[in-house]
Amino acid sequence: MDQTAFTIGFTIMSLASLAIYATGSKAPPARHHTLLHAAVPFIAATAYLAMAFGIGTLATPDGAATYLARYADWSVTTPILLASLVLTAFHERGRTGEVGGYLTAIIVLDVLMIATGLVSSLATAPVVKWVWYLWSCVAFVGVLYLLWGPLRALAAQRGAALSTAYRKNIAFLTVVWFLYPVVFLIGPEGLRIITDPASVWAILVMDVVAKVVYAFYAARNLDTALREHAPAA
Ligand code: RET
Repeated sequence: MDQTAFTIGFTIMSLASLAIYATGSKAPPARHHTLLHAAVPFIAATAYLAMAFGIGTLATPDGAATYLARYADWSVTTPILLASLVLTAFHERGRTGEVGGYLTAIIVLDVLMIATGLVSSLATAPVVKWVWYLWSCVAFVGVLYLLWGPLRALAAQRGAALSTAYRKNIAFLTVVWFLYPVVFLIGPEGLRIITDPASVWAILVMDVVAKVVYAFYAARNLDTALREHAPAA
């Protein structure tokens, strides 16, 4: 695999982490979101660095490649992105038991989605591969259900401004996250409609949108909501 995409990924992600940190809110209600969103591309930069060196890149017997660093990255960064949304839905209100319950449930489903996706990527027998792929999709549906069902209802109780910010953020996230199983499906791990370099470049673009563009978009929505939320503060 040509290393250019990985080197570009490392460069964009490390600069983006600094930019998100430097331009993010320093004020308490949104501060923890800044820190969460700055950590995400830092982790991704680390994964791209490993991939640029070929560390953790496995060639499967059917001629495809599995990038272990990618799955390690996703298993940490996607829970962080979801944690930020759970905190938005509960904004400063939830009881610890309730917040902890939703956080645990959504993170468990999400990590299962990534782990079973990795198993699907490593599996070579078609039936086994598709069973794990579908199981991963089931976990993904569980994540989306929590975001669009109970957590959206909780966000609605936090007032119109916060509820709008929450809905905009999950809408953006849902569209981008949907592309991942699609690229997996058509890529070398799946139906082999696109080549390995094409899939690496596609995932690079998606990673930048899901982590960096999303961080700025989500922060802007949250800032707007918090300004309306606490006019006297
Ligand atoms: C896999 C393959 C199996 C089926 C499904 C998948 C979903 C992956 C997703 C990844 C999201 C990654 C993000 C990374 C950047 O921060 C594992 C590709 C459902 C949704 C957002």
